Amino acid sequence: MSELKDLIARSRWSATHASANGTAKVPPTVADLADIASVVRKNILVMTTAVNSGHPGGSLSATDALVTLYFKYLRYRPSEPAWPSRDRFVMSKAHASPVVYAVLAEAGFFPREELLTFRRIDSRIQGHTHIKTPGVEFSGGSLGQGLSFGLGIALAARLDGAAHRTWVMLGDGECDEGQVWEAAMSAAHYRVDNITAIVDRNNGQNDRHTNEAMGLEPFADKWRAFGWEAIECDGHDIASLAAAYDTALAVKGKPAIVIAKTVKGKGVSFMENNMAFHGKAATMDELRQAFDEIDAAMRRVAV
Ligand SMILES: Cc1ncc(C[n+]2csc(CCOP(=O)(O)OP(=O)(O)O)c2C)c(N)n1
Repeated sequence: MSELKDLIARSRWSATHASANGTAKVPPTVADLADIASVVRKNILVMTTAVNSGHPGGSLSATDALVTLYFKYLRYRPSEPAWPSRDRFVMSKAHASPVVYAVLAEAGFFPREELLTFRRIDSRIQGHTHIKTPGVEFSGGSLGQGLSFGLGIALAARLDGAAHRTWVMLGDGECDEGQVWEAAMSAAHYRVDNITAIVDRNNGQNDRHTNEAMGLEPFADKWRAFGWEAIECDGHDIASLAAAYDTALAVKGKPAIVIAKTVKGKGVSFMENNMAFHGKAATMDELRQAFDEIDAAMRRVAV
């Protein structure tokens, strides 16, 4: 455990922007966000290895989309998690909790060291996201519910005349759930444009590829047929993600969805597209190798 504590303590980003809540006077650059994403990836690995469980694969695939969202778009106050005007983020694929906790820790909601309590009895950061964790809006685990939940928040905001926006992240495998499409229909019917969905299109679900379990294509066209604006992007290219979010934010009179094309296990060679790491942690040796790879990738970005 002492090596893991040391790894958590040493993983620091050096982003030049002063504030982590999207209100910074100097907006974060792509390099800043890549830097933060590399720390988040490392901490996903450390926290899952520390407890030898959890879901690294679908956390690593969602990292760039979430870091871009939290450090460039969302408005929040880490010292006041229930600030009424905060934007809401709902992690519908709540098993990918490691990425949520790693991002919330970097955003300042709780100390990074707390990541080492992941999945322990009485910890505030359990295997599936829960509202007792500062910054978490939605208790999940049963797939398919988050878009409906987010739609409720968005409709309530409209009734209240409140300006906050709701973002919901879904898994692509999760979109096999009928409730997702009930929410999709309702959001379009009520012309809800203060919600943005993001699908982590990593082509994996549990132990297999999505096209083996349930064909989803033509996926974007299905959302369009349900009345949504669907925008596809490279979910590991921060500029592509930001452009997609900007396009989604400009859509009026209907809901928008960003389909982020990603790789399960992104950033770690032996985890990439390897369904074995859907719900399995790296060993200590694998963790050391993964750190080397993430550091090497960052050095390449910096050159
Ligand atoms: C209703 C429900 N059915 C089954 C599961 C078990 N389960 C956990 S993760 C998972 C795969 C989800 O795939 P996806 O949404 O694509 O997530 P990702 O691959 O990004 O981790 C399944 C079937 C669940 N959590 N909830």
